[in-house]
Amino acid sequence: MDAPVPELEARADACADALHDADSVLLASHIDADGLTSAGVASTALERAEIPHDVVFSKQLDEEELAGIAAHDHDTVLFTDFGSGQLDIITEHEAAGDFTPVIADHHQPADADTEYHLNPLLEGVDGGKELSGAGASYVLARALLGEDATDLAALAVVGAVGDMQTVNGELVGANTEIAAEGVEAGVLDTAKDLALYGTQTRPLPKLLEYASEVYVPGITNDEQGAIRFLDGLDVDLHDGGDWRTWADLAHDERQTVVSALVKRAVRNGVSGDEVENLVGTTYTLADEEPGTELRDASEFSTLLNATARYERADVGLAVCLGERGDPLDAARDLLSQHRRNLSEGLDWVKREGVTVEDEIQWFHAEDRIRETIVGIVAGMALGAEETASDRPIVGFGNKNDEEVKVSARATPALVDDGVDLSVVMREASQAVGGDGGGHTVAAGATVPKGEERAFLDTASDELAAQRD
Ligand SMILES: [Mn+2]
Repeated sequence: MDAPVPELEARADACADALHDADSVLLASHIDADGLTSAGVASTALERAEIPHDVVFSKQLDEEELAGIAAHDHDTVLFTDFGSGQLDIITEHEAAGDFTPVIADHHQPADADTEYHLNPLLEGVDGGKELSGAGASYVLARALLGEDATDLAALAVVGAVGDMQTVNGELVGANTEIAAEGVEAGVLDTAKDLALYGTQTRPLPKLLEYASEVYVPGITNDEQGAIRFLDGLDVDLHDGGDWRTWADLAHDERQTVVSALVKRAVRNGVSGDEVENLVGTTYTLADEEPGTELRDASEFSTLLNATARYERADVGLAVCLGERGDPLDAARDLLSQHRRNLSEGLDWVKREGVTVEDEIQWFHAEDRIRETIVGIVAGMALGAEETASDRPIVGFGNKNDEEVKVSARATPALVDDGVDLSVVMREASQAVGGDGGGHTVAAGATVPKGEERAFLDTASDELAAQRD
């Protein structure tokens, strides 16, 4: 069997040899859906290769975290989904004889390098869209185990989907090679299907009502509208008194719903591009029970993100390692608590309102919304009727006694108009002694408490310039 990503074969083999030579390995991984699946893939591979190891997680691999890692009693440290960007510090530990680093990452490398370094960017493979941390870990697992690792492709796909690597609704490049190995191994099914979130777990009206991917007037955000639409179709969508889920529907029933939905969207003025987004490639984990979050790559990654967001990487990893029962229940509880927190946060913003200025609208949640979810709440608020959508929204939340977390969200239309929030957040935060960055539509920063007004003034100037 050929290597899944031939460009990376030599690097993967070298990393695998280093791991085989280790007495024991400390596996250190990032805390998010991609980092958790990376650890799931790598830990399973080490286990099967009979290489003793422990697992630790970190949100941010800084000097302090690395000093803690170096203090462990392992001769080799395997970094997954981070490590490349911290090679300047990691190589200092290596030079000091603290440990031998092995890295499986897909982020931009720092200005230093090491012998066992597996990263798609070093071989001209796009680390943003073609290979995730979990994908790099999978490439390593295949080098360690050969064909005995192909069942791990399903988890690698969950990581890629969780890292938002899909392009126009499907995985591309090296990711498709990994998905193909999963299909071959019988652990993954791919299909062209409805691309809305919640096909496994949401009753049909909720699936349509809550769909944020495409806005269909009269259905999206409209409970009664969604029910009327479904009731008007020539398909029985009930199971006794309950609504069925998308996963319950037969192929021809799905066809009926999709074509009616497309027709309705077109009739209600949804653009052709957006209508196309209703259908995409879905990735189904064939060994997982139908109707559970774990069955669908997108729902699986959302579940993992919930564990990561509340710093329960132990729960997320257990689920990735195949444990069910308690860890799965705990993960589900975290996800429902997360959803409650979001809806309470959104209610608070709607109740209190936002301050609307010329270029920007903003709210300050102080301690009422966790700083880790202020950005999501800001994004939800931007789509709500209570706020304008013609200017970006900024949400502040207290990080600690000295610092405030700032999250900004824009709409695709604003980005088309020239808005780049990554630049706005970086410039405005640095102007007041903080730092920030991110993406054009979504970015964040941390600023000293008390500098909010000055931050908003600089951000407004920058936005005015961008839209000029
Ligand atoms: Mn990642």
